[in-house]
Amino acid sequence: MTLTADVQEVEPFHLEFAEAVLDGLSQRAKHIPCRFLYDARGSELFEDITRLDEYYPTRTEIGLLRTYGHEMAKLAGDGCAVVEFGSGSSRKTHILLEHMKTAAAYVPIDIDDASLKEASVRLEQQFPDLPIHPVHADFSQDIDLPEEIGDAPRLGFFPGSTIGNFNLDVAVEFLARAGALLGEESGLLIGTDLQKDLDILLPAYDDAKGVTAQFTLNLIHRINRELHGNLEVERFAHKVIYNDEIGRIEIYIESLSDQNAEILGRQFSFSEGERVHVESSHKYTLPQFRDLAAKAGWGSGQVWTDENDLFSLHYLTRA
Ligand code: AVJ
Repeated sequence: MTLTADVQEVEPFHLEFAEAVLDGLSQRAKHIPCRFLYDARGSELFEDITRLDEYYPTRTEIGLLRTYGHEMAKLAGDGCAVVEFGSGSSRKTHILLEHMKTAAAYVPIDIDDASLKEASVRLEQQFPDLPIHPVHADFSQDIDLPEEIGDAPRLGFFPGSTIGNFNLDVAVEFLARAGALLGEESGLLIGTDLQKDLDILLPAYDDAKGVTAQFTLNLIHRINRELHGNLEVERFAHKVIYNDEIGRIEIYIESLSDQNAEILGRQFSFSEGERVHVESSHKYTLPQFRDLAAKAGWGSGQVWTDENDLFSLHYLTRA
């Protein structure tokens, strides 16, 4: 959309957010892209989520990396360059690297320069002999790998079920792009959340302490702070549903009454019960994810799951 005079008072740093919010709240089905949930406060709240009893993905995936990391390392082979997509704080990387004694290099890719630097320093201390080449970039765009890694075989690493955020077409597009970047002879180790009973699934996104609700509603505070909004946070609620047809969790901000609000000088109205979509989290069965990967030119090497079938780590190869 084009920005009109009222947006000019926004700091340049907030422009992309401004455009997304004004555009997304003008649609019939209101929505705001999920990446805007992860500002500094949002990322902090997400860290808190990963430590909740109800939120099984993080600890389950860490368990899989600890238990089967040696098998993953063996499949990847000696002398690999490990390329991590959206490395963030790289909190899981060291578990994998501990099993990959012969890794040739580590290449974290992230859009946030601060966490990239911090993680690089920490891993340099932990693995003094491992060359680290951070890439400051948005991995959903075209990027180049650092020349220093030469023609070492590549192991892509994309943990955390972050791919679950993407709609199917975007997920295929991401996987195809990753394949082109990593090249022939490469592998990709990717975490995906599994379909399961709603008694386990729903509380993971709607915890008793209300941390996930705070995470969702932080978006309202962000709109008020960065976009001169006057939304009353008490008049909105965190709402989670499982979309059975698509097989995904959907997270919304729900309006608790008919109300109007102003954002950047524009009026928006919300009716009682109206929802703003803010995040999706796709859950895949093993065959569903293999099919998705195949569409992007990846063959399925091996998969590891925990004993309760909560979470999966797939090792894919260029087919
Ligand atoms: C960061 C996308 C993996 O889908 O489980 C968790 C996001 N949002 N609780 C997920 C999330 C609210 C999370 N991912």
